[in-house]
Amino acid sequence: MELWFTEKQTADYGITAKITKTLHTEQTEFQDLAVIDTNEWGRMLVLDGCVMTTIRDEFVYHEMISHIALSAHPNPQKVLVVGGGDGGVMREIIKHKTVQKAVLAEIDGRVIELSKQYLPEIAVALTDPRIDVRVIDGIAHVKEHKQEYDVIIVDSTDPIGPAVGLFAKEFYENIYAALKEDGIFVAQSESPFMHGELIGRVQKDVSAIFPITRLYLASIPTYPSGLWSFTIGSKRHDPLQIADEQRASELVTRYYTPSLHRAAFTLPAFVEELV
Ligand code: AG3
Repeated sequence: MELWFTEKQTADYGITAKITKTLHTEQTEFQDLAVIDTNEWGRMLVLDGCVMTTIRDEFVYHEMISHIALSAHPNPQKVLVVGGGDGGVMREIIKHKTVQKAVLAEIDGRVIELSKQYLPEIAVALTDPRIDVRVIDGIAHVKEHKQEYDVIIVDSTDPIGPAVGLFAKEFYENIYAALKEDGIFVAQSESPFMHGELIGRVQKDVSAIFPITRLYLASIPTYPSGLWSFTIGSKRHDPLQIADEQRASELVTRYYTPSLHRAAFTLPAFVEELV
């Protein structure tokens, strides 16, 4: 018998993959979690029915949410990741030699544990001595810290359930305060095809707080519509510019390159209208 997984991306549309093996399902304190194997995309982490990451295309998301902000900053030493319990963003962050300390604020400890167990190629960095893994509420953490981080990366789920507060203006204000005077913040901001209104709202909120706000895109096949956006807010450095070409060009990556860094900010006309 064939078993298939479908993420219902909207009420009327979905993405489907044949399951070759179900490795784990669990209701954690915060969400429904599943780890499944598929032929097309490899192993998948699914939260509340949504594809979080797959072995075959995770590099796009993890490289693009990390290297744009880190390469735009001249000397990122202290970095915070809110969410991101699978560890993929951390794996990319520690490729930057300047980084001395990276704090992971993940609310759901089960995501960390199960990623270490089932997705070791993504969670590989979580044992690195520069990384401080904490099972805490990122919203509270950001509120409690002032002028502390060079870069803050918000690797959230969709704006439903536990992640609603990660798309709120108050959270962006607290992020601004938690950053040093030339800090940069980036958040995944969903698909221009399916969440245009949300992108517009996030751009408006972030630009009311940060002097420089931009949107950039990447192609992530297993996410809704395959076209994904990231919102970046910066206190001083224009994220379009690479601060240290040498450091950026030495990164070992499969999607990000210095020329793609600049190209990612060139938006199709229908996306330009959203910002
Ligand atoms: N963060 C989730 C991106 C949102 C995907 N949405 C969806 N499939 N409906 C990814 C976490 C990876 N570290």
